[in-house]
Amino acid sequence: MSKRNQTLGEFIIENQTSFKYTSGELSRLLNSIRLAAKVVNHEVNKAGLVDIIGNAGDTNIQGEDQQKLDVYANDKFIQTLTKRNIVCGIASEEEDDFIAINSQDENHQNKYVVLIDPLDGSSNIDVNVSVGTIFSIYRRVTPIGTPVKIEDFLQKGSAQVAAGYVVYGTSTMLVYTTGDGVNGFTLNPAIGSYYLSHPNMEFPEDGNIYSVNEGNYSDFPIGIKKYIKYCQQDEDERPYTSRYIGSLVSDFHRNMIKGGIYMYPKSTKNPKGKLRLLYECNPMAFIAEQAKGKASDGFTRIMDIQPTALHERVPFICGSKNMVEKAEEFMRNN
Ligand code: P6P
Repeated sequence: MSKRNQTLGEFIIENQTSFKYTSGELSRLLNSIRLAAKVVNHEVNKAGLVDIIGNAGDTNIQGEDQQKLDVYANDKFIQTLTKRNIVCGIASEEEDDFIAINSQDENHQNKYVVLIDPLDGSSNIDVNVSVGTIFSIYRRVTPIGTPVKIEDFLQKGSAQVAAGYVVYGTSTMLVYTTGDGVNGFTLNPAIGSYYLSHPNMEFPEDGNIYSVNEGNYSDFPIGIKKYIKYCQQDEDERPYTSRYIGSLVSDFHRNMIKGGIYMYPKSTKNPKGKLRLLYECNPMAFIAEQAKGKASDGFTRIMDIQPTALHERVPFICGSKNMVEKAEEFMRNN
């Protein structure tokens, strides 16, 4: 049973035994993410004060301008995970290919790989709107002690052993699951510790918030268009409220607390959707399902999709179970 105000470190240790792969390695991995998030949080919170916002003058494999904080966050997470010799491989939105972490000692027994979006919603950085980090953790599938291969990263979301996000908002929170529910920890910046502030987080089964970029409406599949019109209809408990921050982590986090649905459908501009399966949709889908919500591409459960490429994109519908199922009904019938 979780105790409010327990620190994240105490919580990880207390729940380590319930984790089926108890080796302490996952705890050390979660602790290293906790540390990196604190360092990134420090920079995010002072972004307006130093010359660290604005473009880093480079673009990532997605063809998106790399904001300096994107690069900083990417470097920090990779550095922390590598230095502590905890994982055998890392994939990042900001890296074209995966990074194989080779052993500092010959019997390199690390068995976890991490996939990460180091700073999601980065276009919001220089307008002072919340951004986030998303991470997904798997056990490798190739033999321990050998260099990781692409198949260690192209696993279905259902094989994740842990997933979480950090939201750098009015307060900084780390929310994660290891398959035994979802718990949220709030950072006390004064002492640099995270405290259990949101034990056993769950999506309300229903909600009245829908999050989608309606600027793309004319481009959406007909089923999505009809669902949006359904949300706007003056009937029953509708019209719903439209809330779209432009930061997946922030919209997801609000919807999980209040009830709601987030959608990033495909469109002519984004024929496969915009969000990346491996380090955005899968971790958020794991958290959503562990919080009694749902996540699909409109037809298929996100965590059942077999990945074929590191940076592949999928349409994404995620949130309160009954809302996602209603949207899927419109997609099925049109
Ligand atoms: P658009 C941020 O780039 C992101 O990946 C998500 O965090 C966010 O929900 C979405 O893209 C915003 O995209 O096209 O609506 O600006």
